[in-house]
Amino acid sequence: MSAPDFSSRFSVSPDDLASYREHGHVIVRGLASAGEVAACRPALVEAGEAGRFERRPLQERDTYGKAFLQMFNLWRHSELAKAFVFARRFAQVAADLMGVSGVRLYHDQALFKEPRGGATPWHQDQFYWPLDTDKTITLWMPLMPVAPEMGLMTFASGSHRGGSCGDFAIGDESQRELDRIVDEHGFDRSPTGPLAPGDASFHSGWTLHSAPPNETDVMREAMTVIYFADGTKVGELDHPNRRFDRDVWLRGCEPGDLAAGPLNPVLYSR
Ligand SMILES: O=C(O)CCC(=O)C(=O)O
Repeated sequence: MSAPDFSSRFSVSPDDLASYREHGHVIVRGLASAGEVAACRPALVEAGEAGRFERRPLQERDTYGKAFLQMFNLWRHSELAKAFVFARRFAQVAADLMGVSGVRLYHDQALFKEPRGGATPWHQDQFYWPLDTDKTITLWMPLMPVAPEMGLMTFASGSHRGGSCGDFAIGDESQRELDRIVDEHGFDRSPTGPLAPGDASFHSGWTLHSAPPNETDVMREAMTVIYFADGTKVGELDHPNRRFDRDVWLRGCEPGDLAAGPLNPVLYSR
Protein backbone atom coordinates (compact mmCIF):
# COMPACT_ATOMS: atom_id res chain seq x y z
CA MET A 1 0.00 0.00 0.00
CA SER A 2 1.38 3.43 -0.86
CA ALA A 3 1.75 5.95 1.93
CA PRO A 4 -0.80 8.76 2.24
CA ASP A 5 0.44 12.24 1.43
CA PHE A 6 0.44 14.05 4.76
CA SER A 7 2.04 17.21 3.40
CA SER A 8 -1.03 19.46 3.13
CA ARG A 9 -1.49 22.37 5.52
CA PHE A 10 -4.14 22.12 8.23
CA SER A 11 -5.73 25.31 9.40
CA VAL A 12 -5.94 25.45 13.19
CA SER A 13 -8.90 27.56 14.28
CA PRO A 14 -8.30 30.59 16.49
CA ASP A 15 -10.56 28.93 19.11
CA ASP A 16 -8.36 25.83 19.16
CA LEU A 17 -5.19 27.93 19.45
CA ALA A 18 -6.67 29.91 22.34
CA SER A 19 -8.00 26.78 24.01
CA TYR A 20 -4.60 25.04 23.86
CA ARG A 21 -2.87 28.05 25.37
CA GLU A 22 -5.42 28.44 28.14
CA HIS A 23 -6.02 24.79 29.04
CA GLY A 24 -2.82 23.05 27.91
CA HIS A 25 -4.74 20.60 25.72
CA VAL A 26 -7.10 20.64 22.77
CA ILE A 27 -8.88 18.24 20.43
CA VAL A 28 -8.29 18.74 16.71
CA ARG A 29 -11.00 16.91 14.77
CA GLY A 30 -10.26 15.36 11.39
CA LEU A 31 -6.52 16.03 11.40
CA ALA A 32 -6.19 12.86 9.34
CA SER A 33 -8.95 11.33 7.26
CA ALA A 34 -10.39 7.92 8.13
CA GLY A 35 -8.82 6.64 4.89
CA GLU A 36 -5.36 7.92 5.79
CA VAL A 37 -5.51 6.28 9.20
CA ALA A 38 -6.84 3.05 7.70
CA ALA A 39 -3.91 3.03 5.24
CA CYS A 40 -1.33 3.31 8.02
CA ARG A 41 -3.00 1.29 10.76
CA PRO A 42 -1.84 -2.21 9.70
CA ALA A 43 1.78 -1.00 9.48
CA LEU A 44 1.53 0.69 12.88
CA VAL A 45 -0.06 -2.35 14.52
CA GLU A 46 2.58 -4.60 12.97
CA ALA A 47 5.39 -2.29 14.08
CA GLY A 48 3.86 -2.19 17.57
CA GLU A 49 3.74 -5.97 17.73
CA ALA A 50 7.36 -6.19 16.55
CA GLY A 51 8.47 -3.69 19.20
CA ARG A 52 6.48 -5.20 22.06
CA PHE A 53 8.59 -6.40 24.98
CA GLU A 54 5.81 -6.84 27.60
CA ARG A 55 4.57 -10.43 27.54
CA ARG A 56 3.48 -10.96 31.15
CA PRO A 57 -0.23 -11.46 31.92
CA LEU A 58 -1.90 -8.27 33.15
CA GLN A 59 -2.29 -9.54 36.72
CA GLU A 60 1.48 -9.98 37.10
CA ARG A 61 2.29 -6.35 36.25
CA ASP A 62 2.48 -3.19 38.38
CA THR A 63 0.10 -0.27 37.89
CA TYR A 64 2.20 1.34 35.13
CA GLY A 65 2.56 -2.00 33.35
CA LYS A 66 -1.20 -2.57 33.39
CA ALA A 67 -1.96 0.86 31.90
CA PHE A 68 -0.89 0.14 28.31
CA LEU A 69 1.50 -1.63 26.01
CA GLN A 70 4.09 0.97 25.07
CA MET A 71 6.13 0.58 21.90
CA PHE A 72 8.59 3.22 20.73
CA ASN A 73 9.84 4.72 17.50
CA LEU A 74 7.63 2.75 15.18
CA TRP A 75 8.83 5.05 12.41
CA ARG A 76 11.97 2.98 12.10
CA HIS A 77 9.98 -0.14 11.24
CA SER A 78 8.46 0.66 7.83
CA GLU A 79 7.89 3.43 5.28
CA LEU A 80 4.16 3.52 6.10
CA ALA A 81 4.78 3.89 9.83
CA LYS A 82 7.35 6.59 9.04
CA ALA A 83 4.89 8.45 6.80
CA PHE A 84 2.44 8.65 9.71
CA VAL A 85 4.96 9.71 12.37
CA PHE A 86 6.77 12.18 10.10
CA ALA A 87 3.49 13.65 8.80
CA ARG A 88 4.24 17.30 8.06
CA ARG A 89 0.58 18.14 8.63
CA PHE A 90 0.65 16.82 12.22
CA ALA A 91 3.96 18.55 12.95
CA GLN A 92 2.67 21.84 11.52
CA VAL A 93 -0.30 21.73 13.90
CA ALA A 94 2.05 20.98 16.80
CA ALA A 95 4.17 24.01 15.83
CA ASP A 96 1.13 26.26 15.41
CA LEU A 97 -0.32 25.28 18.78
CA MET A 98 3.01 25.98 20.54
CA GLY A 99 3.52 29.18 18.52
CA VAL A 100 6.95 28.14 17.24
CA SER A 101 8.44 28.13 13.75
CA GLY A 102 9.67 24.55 13.71
CA VAL A 103 9.53 21.27 15.60
CA ARG A 104 11.71 18.20 16.01
CA LEU A 105 10.70 14.67 16.83
CA TYR A 106 11.37 13.52 20.39
CA HIS A 107 9.93 10.06 19.75
CA ASP A 108 6.73 8.26 18.83
CA GLN A 109 4.92 5.71 20.94
CA ALA A 110 2.11 3.27 20.31
CA LEU A 111 0.00 3.21 23.46
CA PHE A 112 -2.32 0.24 23.25
CA LYS A 113 -4.59 -0.19 26.25
CA GLU A 114 -5.34 -3.89 26.39
CA PRO A 115 -8.80 -5.40 26.90
CA ARG A 116 -9.52 -4.94 30.64
CA GLY A 117 -6.23 -3.01 30.90
CA GLY A 118 -5.75 -0.72 33.89
CA ALA A 119 -6.01 3.03 34.37
CA THR A 120 -3.26 5.39 33.28
CA PRO A 121 -2.23 7.15 36.50
CA TRP A 122 -2.00 10.95 36.61
CA HIS A 123 1.39 12.17 35.43
CA GLN A 124 3.28 14.94 33.67
CA ASP A 125 5.26 13.76 30.64
CA GLN A 126 7.93 16.37 30.99
CA PHE A 127 9.05 14.91 34.30
CA TYR A 128 10.81 12.36 32.07
CA TRP A 129 12.24 14.72 29.46
CA PRO A 130 15.58 16.54 29.76
CA LEU A 131 14.44 19.37 27.51
CA ASP A 132 15.12 22.95 28.55
CA THR A 133 11.82 24.41 27.33
CA ASP A 134 8.10 24.31 27.95
CA LYS A 135 7.52 24.12 24.19
CA THR A 136 6.82 20.41 24.08
CA ILE A 137 3.64 18.75 22.90
CA THR A 138 2.18 15.27 22.39
CA LEU A 139 -0.22 14.27 19.64
CA TRP A 140 -2.49 11.37 20.69
CA MET A 141 -4.48 9.88 17.82
CA PRO A 142 -6.66 6.76 17.96
CA LEU A 143 -6.37 4.31 15.09
CA MET A 144 -9.97 3.20 15.66
CA PRO A 145 -13.17 4.72 17.05
CA VAL A 146 -12.71 4.99 20.80
CA ALA A 147 -15.53 5.21 23.29
CA PRO A 148 -15.14 6.48 26.88
CA GLU A 149 -15.26 2.94 28.34
CA MET A 150 -12.06 2.11 26.40
CA GLY A 151 -9.98 4.54 28.45
CA LEU A 152 -9.91 7.99 26.91
CA MET A 153 -7.46 10.65 27.95
CA THR A 154 -8.48 13.01 30.74
CA PHE A 155 -6.64 16.30 31.18
CA ALA A 156 -6.38 18.62 34.16
CA SER A 157 -7.15 21.90 32.44
CA GLY A 158 -4.71 24.70 33.19
CA SER A 159 -2.24 22.43 34.98
CA HIS A 160 0.51 23.19 32.42
CA ARG A 161 0.89 26.76 33.64
CA GLY A 162 2.75 26.02 36.86
CA GLY A 163 5.33 23.66 35.33
CA SER A 164 6.41 20.73 37.47
CA CYS A 165 4.00 19.53 40.15
CA GLY A 166 6.76 17.40 41.72
CA ASP A 167 8.97 14.47 40.82
CA PHE A 168 6.46 11.71 40.24
CA ALA A 169 7.11 8.80 37.90
CA ILE A 170 3.95 7.10 36.62
CA GLY A 171 2.52 4.79 39.26
CA ASP A 172 0.42 4.53 42.40
CA GLU A 173 2.16 7.47 44.08
CA SER A 174 1.71 9.77 41.07
CA GLN A 175 -1.97 8.84 40.95
CA ARG A 176 -2.48 9.56 44.66
CA GLU A 177 -0.41 12.74 44.94
CA LEU A 178 -1.32 14.32 41.62
CA ASP A 179 -5.02 13.54 42.07
CA ARG A 180 -4.77 15.48 45.34
CA ILE A 181 -2.99 18.34 43.53
CA VAL A 182 -5.73 18.43 40.87
CA ASP A 183 -8.29 18.85 43.68
CA GLU A 184 -6.20 21.38 45.60
CA HIS A 185 -5.76 23.61 42.55
CA GLY A 186 -9.34 23.14 41.42
CA PHE A 187 -8.25 22.06 37.94
CA ASP A 188 -11.17 20.85 35.82
CA ARG A 189 -10.89 17.18 34.89
CA SER A 190 -11.56 17.22 31.14
CA PRO A 191 -12.11 13.85 29.43
CA THR A 192 -11.82 14.01 25.67
CA GLY A 193 -15.08 12.16 24.99
CA PRO A 194 -15.39 9.78 22.04
CA LEU A 195 -12.82 10.21 19.26
CA ALA A 196 -12.83 8.98 15.67
CA PRO A 197 -9.71 7.70 13.90
CA GLY A 198 -7.95 10.80 12.61
CA ASP A 199 -9.13 13.05 15.46
CA ALA A 200 -6.24 14.00 17.69
CA SER A 201 -5.74 15.43 21.12
CA PHE A 202 -2.67 17.55 21.76
CA HIS A 203 -1.33 18.22 25.25
CA SER A 204 1.55 20.20 26.58
CA GLY A 205 4.46 18.45 28.32
CA TRP A 206 3.46 19.80 31.73
CA THR A 207 -0.29 19.16 31.43
CA LEU A 208 -1.43 16.62 34.01
CA HIS A 209 -3.29 13.75 32.40
CA SER A 210 -4.62 10.27 33.11
CA ALA A 211 -7.03 7.76 31.59
CA PRO A 212 -9.55 5.36 33.09
CA PRO A 213 -9.26 1.59 32.56
CA ASN A 214 -10.32 -0.16 29.38
CA GLU A 215 -13.55 -1.86 30.44
CA THR A 216 -14.09 -3.52 27.09
CA ASP A 217 -12.75 -6.66 25.42
CA VAL A 218 -11.22 -4.64 22.59
CA MET A 219 -7.67 -3.29 22.39
CA ARG A 220 -7.63 0.53 22.42
CA GLU A 221 -5.09 1.41 19.72
CA ALA A 222 -3.60 4.90 19.88
CA MET A 223 -0.47 6.46 18.44
CA THR A 224 1.40 9.33 19.98
CA VAL A 225 4.03 11.60 18.49
CA ILE A 226 6.03 13.86 20.79
CA TYR A 227 7.50 17.09 19.42
CA PHE A 228 9.65 19.87 20.84
CA ALA A 229 10.49 23.31 19.48
CA ASP A 230 13.48 23.32 17.14
CA GLY A 231 16.32 25.18 18.88
CA THR A 232 15.62 23.63 22.28
CA LYS A 233 18.65 22.77 24.42
CA VAL A 234 19.19 19.63 26.45
CA GLY A 235 18.28 20.28 30.10
CA GLU A 236 19.68 18.94 33.36
CA LEU A 237 20.03 15.19 33.78
CA ASP A 238 18.84 15.55 37.35
CA HIS A 239 17.32 12.13 37.90
CA PRO A 240 17.68 8.62 36.46
CA ASN A 241 14.58 8.92 34.25
CA ARG A 242 16.04 11.94 32.47
CA ARG A 243 19.44 10.28 32.12
CA PHE A 244 17.65 7.29 30.56
CA ASP A 245 15.70 9.53 28.16
CA ARG A 246 18.86 11.39 27.12
CA ASP A 247 20.67 8.12 26.47
CA VAL A 248 17.80 6.74 24.40
CA TRP A 249 16.20 9.72 22.60
CA LEU A 250 18.91 12.39 22.62
CA ARG A 251 21.85 10.15 21.93
CA GLY A 252 25.19 11.95 22.03
CA CYS A 253 23.72 15.22 23.39
CA GLU A 254 24.97 16.80 26.63
CA PRO A 255 23.15 19.33 28.84
CA GLY A 256 23.38 22.75 27.16
CA ASP A 257 23.78 21.26 23.67
CA LEU A 258 21.11 21.72 21.02
CA ALA A 259 18.65 18.85 21.34
CA ALA A 260 19.26 17.58 17.85
CA GLY A 261 20.49 14.00 17.90
CA PRO A 262 20.19 11.51 15.06
CA LEU A 263 16.70 10.48 16.25
CA ASN A 264 15.40 14.07 16.35
CA PRO A 265 14.81 15.19 12.75
CA VAL A 266 13.08 18.48 12.04
CA LEU A 267 9.53 17.44 11.07
CA TYR A 268 8.25 20.92 10.30
CA SER A 269 9.82 24.28 9.64
CA ARG A 270 7.92 27.34 8.44
O1 LIG B 1 -2.91 6.55 26.35
C1 LIG B 1 -2.93 6.68 27.56
O2 LIG B 1 -3.68 6.05 28.31
C2 LIG B 1 -2.00 7.69 28.21
C3 LIG B 1 -1.26 8.49 27.20
C4 LIG B 1 -0.23 9.38 27.76
O3 LIG B 1 0.05 9.38 28.92
C5 LIG B 1 0.45 10.30 26.86
O4 LIG B 1 0.22 10.27 25.64
O5 LIG B 1 1.27 11.10 27.33
